[in-house]
Amino acid sequence: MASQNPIAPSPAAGIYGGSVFANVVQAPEDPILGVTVAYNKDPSPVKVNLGVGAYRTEEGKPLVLNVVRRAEQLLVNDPSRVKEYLPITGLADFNKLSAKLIFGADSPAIQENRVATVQCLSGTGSLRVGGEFLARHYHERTIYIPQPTWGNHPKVFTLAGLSVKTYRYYDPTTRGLNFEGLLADLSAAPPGAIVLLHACAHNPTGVDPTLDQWEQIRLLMRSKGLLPFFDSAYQGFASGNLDADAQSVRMFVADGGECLTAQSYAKNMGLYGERVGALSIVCKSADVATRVESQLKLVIRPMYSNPPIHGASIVATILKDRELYHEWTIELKAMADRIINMRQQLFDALRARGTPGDWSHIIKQIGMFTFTGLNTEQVTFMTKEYHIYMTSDGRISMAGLSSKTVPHLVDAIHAAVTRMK
Ligand code: PGU
Repeated sequence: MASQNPIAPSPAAGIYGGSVFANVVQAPEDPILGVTVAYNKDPSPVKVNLGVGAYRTEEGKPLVLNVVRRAEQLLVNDPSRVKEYLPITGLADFNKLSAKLIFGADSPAIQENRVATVQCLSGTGSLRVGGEFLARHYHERTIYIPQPTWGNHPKVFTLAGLSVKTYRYYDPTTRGLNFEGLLADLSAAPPGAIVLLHACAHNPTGVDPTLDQWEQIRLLMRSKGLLPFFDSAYQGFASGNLDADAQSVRMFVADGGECLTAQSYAKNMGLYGERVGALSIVCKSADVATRVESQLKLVIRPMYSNPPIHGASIVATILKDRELYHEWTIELKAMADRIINMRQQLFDALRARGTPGDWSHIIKQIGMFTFTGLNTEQVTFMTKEYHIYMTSDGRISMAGLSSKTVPHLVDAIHAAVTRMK
């Protein structure tokens, strides 16, 4: 009877000192999300979190957009709403409206039914589903990602089954785009290779190609048959204008060629924890798009079956109502403007303080982040002595800064650059 005792130790337990998992090693914290873990543990009243790219108000508080609250109220008050499973591809309205948002209402690709859109788990989930689809169905398994890029990109695509290589993107000496290096590396890529492009507000550098440079990138990529995979995590957050921030993507769709786009509503609608995003694959014909969608379902079904309903319903409610949409664009512009204002305040304060260095990149860079040029040693010093939390590559989230915390950050930067070169 003893062998049937359900709580008897497993045969392997003794070997591993009591646990069958005793040989599992402690993993390091995530380079970005781990910054918040460290910040939360710090009891200092002056601590500032400039690590994660998450918008904060002037008071340093997370922001739920008013338009999101209104949409949620409408949803709660609608008794016809149920909690049934969504289809594998997600909420149909949400998918249509998301494609319109990124490609433009008058996009021929949409009108010709050449776009397969599936609701996914925010930007990350959209990238992962797109990566897995490509690994199964596309002939070239190499994806080129910019150097540097968002730290999760190489992990997402490697685990999806793609082979990851980099192309030159950022020039630390000019703190701008290494356009020659970018063109040279994409020219040398094998025909058909996949190329990950940040649609706008490049993370972590804040450096975007000009429209003229985008056009040259497009011509080169199309001439070599390179497949564009856009990561659009910041539409509306860069310039404050949703259409302006989608221009890079729209240039590639306007030429009739194929591409993938991963969209996130984490930043531009402040829906971080709702995990709402979309993957769109623009195809040559409606027939191909239908077959592509059928295969996307086979990727999604064994992964998480179907996506959550709440966040996508909020987005669809806002995008389909003229008045709510308008209110959203105003709130979005206010967030983008506050970030631009913080750039100016930080730049002015460093200049007024006489901090050595040319800090003009702070006002030239675009989007949520400033790539300060501070090195790992200086970052460690600022965290230890000033309780300023940021990623070790010197990236700061401008959205985490406020007029009240600028002087403290300037003290920290000044001390870091004058004491450690
Ligand atoms: N793509 C880029 C370029 C991003 O910066 C982020 C988020 C994502 C995709 C994924 O966003 P979702 O939340 O999945 O929609 N990057 C932020 C947020 C923290 C993180 O690393 O996930 C950042 O601080 O870089």
